[in-house]
Amino acid sequence: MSSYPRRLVLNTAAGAAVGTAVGTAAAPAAAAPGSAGTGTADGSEAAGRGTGDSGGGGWGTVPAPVLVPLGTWFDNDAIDTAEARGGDFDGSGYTFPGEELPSGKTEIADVPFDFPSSAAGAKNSVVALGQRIDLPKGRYFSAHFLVSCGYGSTSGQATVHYADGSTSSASLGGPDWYSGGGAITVPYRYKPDGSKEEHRVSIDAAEFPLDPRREAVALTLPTTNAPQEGRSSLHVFALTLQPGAEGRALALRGARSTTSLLEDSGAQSVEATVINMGTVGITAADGLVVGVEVPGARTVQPVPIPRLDPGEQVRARIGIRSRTGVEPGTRQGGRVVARARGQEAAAAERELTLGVPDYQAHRRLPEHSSGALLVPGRQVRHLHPLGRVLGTRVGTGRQAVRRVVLAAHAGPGQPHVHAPPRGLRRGFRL
Ligand SMILES: [Ca+2]
Repeated sequence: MSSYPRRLVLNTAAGAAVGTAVGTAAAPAAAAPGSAGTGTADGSEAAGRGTGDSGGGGWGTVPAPVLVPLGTWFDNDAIDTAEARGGDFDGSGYTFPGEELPSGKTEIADVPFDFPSSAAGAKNSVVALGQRIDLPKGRYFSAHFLVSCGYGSTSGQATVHYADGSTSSASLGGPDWYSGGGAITVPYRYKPDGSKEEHRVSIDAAEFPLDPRREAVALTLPTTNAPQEGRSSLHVFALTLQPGAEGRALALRGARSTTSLLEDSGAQSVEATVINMGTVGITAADGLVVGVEVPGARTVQPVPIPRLDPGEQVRARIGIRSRTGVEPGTRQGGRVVARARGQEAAAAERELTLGVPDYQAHRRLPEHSSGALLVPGRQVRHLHPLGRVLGTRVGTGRQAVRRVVLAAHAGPGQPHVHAPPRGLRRGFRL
């Protein structure tokens, strides 16, 4: 075994000071108050050099993912259809419904996969029992899997084999299919008699890192159990390899608009994961800033990322604010863009939902009316005495301040504190 520098998830970087323009800036990350940065910045002198400096090498492209055929290793029929029965995912005769699943090449969580067949008699999953799977020889950044488990979530160590005889290892696991949580969730499963059981089942995406400095040739799956009642088994449905890139190369994954608001400004949060897939580290001198370009809204809190070493990634929360007249809930095509060294380094095109609905209960609350003052675009949170957020309410009216009715408390005899953000004239206690 050998190790290599790689931290899969660093942290979340939130938007910087309101008003910083995307792309203009130097946004020396060092100076970003409130930014949960990824490391210490390199100082003002270095940061200054970043602005508009397009010399010294541009941004490389990230190679296309490699879809690995698993047909040779499929040893289990996990998927049936109403017409094609006889499968057995979990050892008890239950199966995924092929009618509800993707077919062939499909994109899950921004990664392309070759989804297996549900044709009669087809084997379509590999039960992880320590098989050694040959890989197309290459230098890979990460391995991506579609996985699911029968009779409980399970995981184990997978081993990557390199051409020089060395190895690396990583954990590979998946959720229990019956838990209904995963990147692909379907509304029912087939019983052994071919009838439907109306209960959600799911397949999830999993990922682990490879060492892109070495040529990988194979990987060994964890050893779990053959499908049988009461024993957890890990199934692999698809495998895709992401090759590493040379030089400076960034990728954006998982870009999406959210209905959450950034703490300090109340700006709507758009999230994306920025990944350094290259061989050159990002420093403050590169002036890396992530923002959103979308008609109907403007970026008010771009995210500066002062440091991102090769193999590292960070989840960025960018603050946007809808333009006047844009109704909350408006769907609009846009782009999340990472700029650095005066250039566009990476971009992800997405349909975004602009604005945040007026009220979102994090869970159902008993009604109890109270008065509060809300500022348009500002967020008011209902906090449980222990600090748990029970619900949020956002001012969306036209007036600068208006009176609204808030929902309520956690239950009889369980008062909670109403904690308004800065800018509200007063808070109150229920
Ligand atoms: Ca089948």
